[in-house]
Amino acid sequence: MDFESRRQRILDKMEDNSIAILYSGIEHHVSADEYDLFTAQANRNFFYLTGLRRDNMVLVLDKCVEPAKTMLFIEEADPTMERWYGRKVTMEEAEEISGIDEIEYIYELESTLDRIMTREDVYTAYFDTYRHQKVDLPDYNVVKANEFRTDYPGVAVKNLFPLVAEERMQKDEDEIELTKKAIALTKDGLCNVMANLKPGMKEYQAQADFEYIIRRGGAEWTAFPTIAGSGMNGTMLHYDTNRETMEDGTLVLLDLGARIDGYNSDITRTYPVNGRFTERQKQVYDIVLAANRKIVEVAKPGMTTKELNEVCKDVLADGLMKLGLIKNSVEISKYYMHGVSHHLGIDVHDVTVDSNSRLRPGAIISDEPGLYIDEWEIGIRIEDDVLITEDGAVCLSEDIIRTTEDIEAYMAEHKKN
Ligand SMILES: [Mn+2]
Repeated sequence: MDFESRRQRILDKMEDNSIAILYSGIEHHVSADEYDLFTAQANRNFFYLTGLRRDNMVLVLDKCVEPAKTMLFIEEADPTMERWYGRKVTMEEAEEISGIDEIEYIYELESTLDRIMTREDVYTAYFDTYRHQKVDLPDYNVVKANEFRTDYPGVAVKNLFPLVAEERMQKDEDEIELTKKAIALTKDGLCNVMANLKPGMKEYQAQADFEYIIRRGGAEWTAFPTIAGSGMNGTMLHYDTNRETMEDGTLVLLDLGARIDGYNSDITRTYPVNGRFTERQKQVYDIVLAANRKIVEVAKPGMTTKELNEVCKDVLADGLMKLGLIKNSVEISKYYMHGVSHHLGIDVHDVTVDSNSRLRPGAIISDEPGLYIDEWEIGIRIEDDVLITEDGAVCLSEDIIRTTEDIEAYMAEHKKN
């Protein structure tokens, strides 16, 4: 991966006489001596700019000097700590992965910043000050930004997040390849779910059929908690308790994905638990499928995801009016209440900034129409991952089967028990 070009593009966007200080983060404490797995927690912008996902690392970009300088600070290996907690990244490995040749141990960070702040004309310091919700505990980078603000009240603190997010919204070849790998593993997992699915199984067993295959195939882990919702549970958008029995005659909605080397897939398929769709299920399914196909057909550079959602709503509303479930198109919000697309990358709901809201080639977005009809106990979503190209869009998950005929045929042919 070309991390150096990525860092250069960020340096180009930074104001003159500015520095950027980006922390990989620290492990999140859970309870007693338990900490969350760090690879999933590392600051994703730090990962995007360095390829590293270890705690206690800091990237410093210094645009106060000519030419601009890039420095990386890492933890020094301590044999006793390594005995308990595993190996740290060495300077050589960090250089090899990130392409940064100026690497110091983290205890040098303070004196290096002291020197920069004393000797150079620093007007602006960039930190990743993204906050998802005010109620959340502050991110480590936000804590550090506040410390800096107190230490240097005369220096403007600005947000690095939008500068990086704007770049992350277009994927390069390496990123597209990793996403395809994650999708291929997801396909294998879904095939295993279909082969084993039968009435009376628990939702978590379908989940296990998926997760075993992707992990066996080399996935780092799931992209997000697997959703396996049967019957009414399929109508709950973020249902992930997965503990109910899957009854004969119902559908199971599986929203899931594999993560590999930090890159995610995000796929949804809805299968009949007993291998056959009922006529009514098929009618609703085909409306969702038509919307799914329409999105990949019309998506192209220059459009916004909001515009795509309008296209989606039109198709879904047309279908439900034909079924007599609604009388006019505005009523569609009763049965479809989310958006059809989000960006996908090293975050499953990948970062977006308003300045880049029109799709550009290289964007990977989801295509996920759904219908949630409580009165019929039908929840159906069909989600694919779509790459925006120069003149349109390509469905990266095209060969994960999705028609009712193909699903029924696959389940009949591969049934394991
Ligand atoms: Mn999605």
